[in-house]
Amino acid sequence: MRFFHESHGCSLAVDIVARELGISLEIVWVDMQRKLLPDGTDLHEVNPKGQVPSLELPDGQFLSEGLAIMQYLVDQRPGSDLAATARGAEKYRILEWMSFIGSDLHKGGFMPLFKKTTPADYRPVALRHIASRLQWLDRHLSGREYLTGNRFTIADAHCYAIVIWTKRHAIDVSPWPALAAYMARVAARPSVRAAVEAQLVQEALEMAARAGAQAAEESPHAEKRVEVA
Ligand SMILES: N[C@@H](CCC(=O)N[C@@H](CS)C(=O)NCC(=O)O)C(=O)O
Repeated sequence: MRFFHESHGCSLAVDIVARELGISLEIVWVDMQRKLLPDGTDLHEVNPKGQVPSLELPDGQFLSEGLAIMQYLVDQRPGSDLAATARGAEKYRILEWMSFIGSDLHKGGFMPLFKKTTPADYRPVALRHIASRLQWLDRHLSGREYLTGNRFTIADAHCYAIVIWTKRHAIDVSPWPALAAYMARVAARPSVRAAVEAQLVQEALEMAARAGAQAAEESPHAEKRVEVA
């Protein structure tokens, strides 16, 4: 199955879950600045929202939304304990976390920090919002290994993929020791190490390609581009 991924996107959670389950996905790295696939196809063709993650299902349909994709992957492995399959409190706790992480932490918290259009005076507001959520996570994680207890679930993959952005925005997590320990615990999982490594390799390739393109542009021998009105 083709999986549409970004070098530092929330789609990391899907890659972690696939690796946890031993499901091999064909990763297609998306150029998110231009919203293009490597073959030039518009991202909107595989996700009308123009976002990652997206997964091409065996019948040719495309499934978007991290939560839905992660649950789909778990359902391909009956008996897996990455998500609660039976009715019961844990299932709803996992959903409760996934909703909080996707809305409060991702969209309400980190997203404004990524947008070039966010006014400078909104950054401290977003940082305060993130800090209050991280503080809350820290309190919850105190005395727990994972979000819903002592078992790693799709909620932890999701949480890790978003909280890791603290590094990108130089947010120090040391004031929240239970959260810092949790992030280290999750980072040590082989699935997470492999998924993060794949992202770092891709990010390095993209940086090298951008540097190459810029050098070619600045070269005195570069052809002068004709401005088209
Ligand atoms: N609700 C979606 C959000 C996906 C999302 O926002 N993905 C980001 C990358 S982390 C994206 O594609 N952003 C580009 C955009 O929204 O234009 C989910 O949870 O999967």
